[in-house]
Amino acid sequence: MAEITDIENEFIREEIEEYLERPDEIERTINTFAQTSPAMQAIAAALIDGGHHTVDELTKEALEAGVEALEIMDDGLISGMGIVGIKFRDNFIFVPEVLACARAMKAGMAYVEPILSESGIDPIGVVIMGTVKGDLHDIGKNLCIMMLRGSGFAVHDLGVDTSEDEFIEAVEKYEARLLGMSALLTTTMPNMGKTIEAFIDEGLREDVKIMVGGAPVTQEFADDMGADGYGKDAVECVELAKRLLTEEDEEF
Ligand code: B12
Repeated sequence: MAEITDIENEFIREEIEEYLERPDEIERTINTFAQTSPAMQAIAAALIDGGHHTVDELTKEALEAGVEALEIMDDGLISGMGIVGIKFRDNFIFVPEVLACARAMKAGMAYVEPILSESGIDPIGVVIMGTVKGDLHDIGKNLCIMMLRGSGFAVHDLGVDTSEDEFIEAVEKYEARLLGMSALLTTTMPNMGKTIEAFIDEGLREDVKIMVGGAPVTQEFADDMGADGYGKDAVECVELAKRLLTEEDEEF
């Protein structure tokens, strides 16, 4: 097992010491960063700090120096976002800070994404994401999308106020095996259940795994409406998407 002193970047070391509380997460994060180069640690640190100009510059420099796009995405951007996700979940940072980090991630992904799609690295799965009908909240959904994309999923974003028909059309059009719905209002939460019923009516329910989330949604609510999974944050959304995809593979 790696030690925290194996991480060269002082900012990252301080972040781990100050904000990470769960032993398993501390161990995992130290192991991750101990294996990354100082240049990747600097990108992660800039991202955690919400510095989109710095991430932009450092990503460009790293690519020019010959670092692989995949290494930048995994070791720089995603590993940084991992710490952001934990800090957000544990209420050390809030929406404005997360949006700044999201902007910084986007600045790096702007260089990395085209290279990765060019090099033909296949996405690990296709996900349709949208906020349900009547609901205009999209900050949480967008964070989930960013984390999903950062983890190798191809995501089609249907935006907000998405009708049952729009979800169905998109799943068919993109042959997606995963659908994610977001709702932030107690009045729009039932539209998740209605969408699931619409998939049943169309005879398409078996073709797609459905995950749900959003502040008022609970595991119990997800079970009641017949969803395949519930995730409470963007980190769980990615874990859930990976798990559902594995379950799908096993069913086939
Ligand atoms: C920002 C905000 C707005 C913004 C939305 C801007 C935008 N572009 O999204 C604006 C100002 C537009 C807005 C409008 C309204 N809002 Co508002 N809004 C909020 C607020 C303050 C924050 C929501 C947010 O972004 N949270 C941060 C994100 C990161 O968290 P999140 O969305 O929960 O997402 C995380 C998880 O839930 C999960 N997740 C989310 N989606 C998914 C999907 C999947 C598949 C998975 C696995 C996980 C997952 O991962 C995310 C990342 O960690 C909340 C208060 C709150 N505490 O939630 C009220 C709140 C949701 N709003 C509320 C209300 C009442 C309204 C309005 C009706 C107000 C009005 N009278 O007009 C309107 C409704 C508009 C509409 N039709 O949708 C109420 C809802 C009450 C209720 N019980 O239903 C809340 C709770 C405020 C309150 N306490 O009264 N709102």
